Amino acid sequence: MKTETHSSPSLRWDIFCRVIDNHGDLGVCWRLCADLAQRGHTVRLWVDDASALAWMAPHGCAGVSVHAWPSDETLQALAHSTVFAVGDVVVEAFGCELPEAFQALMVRGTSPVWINLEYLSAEGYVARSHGLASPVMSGPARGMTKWFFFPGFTPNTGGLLREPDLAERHTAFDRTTWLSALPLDKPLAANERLISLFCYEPTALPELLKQLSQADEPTRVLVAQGRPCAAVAVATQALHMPSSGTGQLHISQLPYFSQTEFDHLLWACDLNFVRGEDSLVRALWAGQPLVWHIYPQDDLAHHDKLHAFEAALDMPLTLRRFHAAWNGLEAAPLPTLSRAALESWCCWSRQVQRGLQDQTDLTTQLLGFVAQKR
Ligand code: TRH
Repeated sequence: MKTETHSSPSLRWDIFCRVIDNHGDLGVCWRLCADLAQRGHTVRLWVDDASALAWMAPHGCAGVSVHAWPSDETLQALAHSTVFAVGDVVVEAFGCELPEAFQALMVRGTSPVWINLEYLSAEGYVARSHGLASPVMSGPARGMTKWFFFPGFTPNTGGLLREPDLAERHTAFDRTTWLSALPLDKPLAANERLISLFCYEPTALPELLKQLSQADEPTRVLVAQGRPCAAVAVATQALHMPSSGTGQLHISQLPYFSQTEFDHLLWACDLNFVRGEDSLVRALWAGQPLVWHIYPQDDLAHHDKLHAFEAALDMPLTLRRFHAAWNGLEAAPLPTLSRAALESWCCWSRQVQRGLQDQTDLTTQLLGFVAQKR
């Protein structure tokens, strides 16, 4: 398993993030900041809405300082400061566009390496575009170069975020103890199948809940805070089902977890429904069966993105069918979550986990890339 840390010197990083919606932009940026800090780097995270960090990272992280997106006044003050220096590396996450006055500061000092960190996809353009230069043609940073850095699932991309100690922590994880400390409305029974639910508003959600309530074995659905809880409330109402479930199904709401505890949830469950970007990656590292609710786009570009992911990781047909129904790509009924299906999905996820662990993680690759460009 490749878990090497890059033996690069300690660098100073400025990472910029704008929260568009949901939690993925900040979630990915925070994981990157914490991973860099854990490897000895110093990070300033500039973010326009840091509120979710209160639950995502309640204890912060040594080596990472969080700053409001710089206003014009702040930038003016920085320009006149005798102590402020732009970092060795500036990361513009997800095309968030650096303020022009900050670009001017970048030109003034020893030019930093400027990285444009992109969204994760398994589509072909990722390997083609990863590492390409984007010359800056206008504005105060005219003449500088931005570098495209694309996360991905294959060795010819920027890889996936994976902290050097992740596998070790996972191995040491005590599932029984962790589950017994969960603040649930009803204690878990030993024979309950555990499903975590982190999604948007899938049209197949009522079908899933109905199916689970009529299944042969008891299931506990652990519902993540926010949109998933709201979606489950709407679905149970539509089904005239009590909000805590019925029959073989019991529904429990979860509190907002820190990212570390969210990982534990994924390690503890028999099946994880995840969404967006960061939770998908964390579910892959969990090595448990997963179902991905992909971030829906108006132009339906997410259909190709989902199919590329399925193909890149050679997803079994039964799981592809489930994804098609869960993501509303097909009107077909939601396939049954049988024991046999879950077992075969489990074999697949373990295999995928091992294969991805053999690739170099994103932060190690980014450090290597930055070392080449400095
Ligand atoms: O919140 P998301 O749907 O984010 C999405 C995607 O990133 C999408 O690509 C992007 O375009 C859109 O945002 C703007 O799903 P994601 O990416 O899984 O991010 C959720 C984050 O929240 C992840 O870092 C895990 C974290 N989390 C916790 O830390 N604790 C929790 O209790 C929960 C539910 C989530």
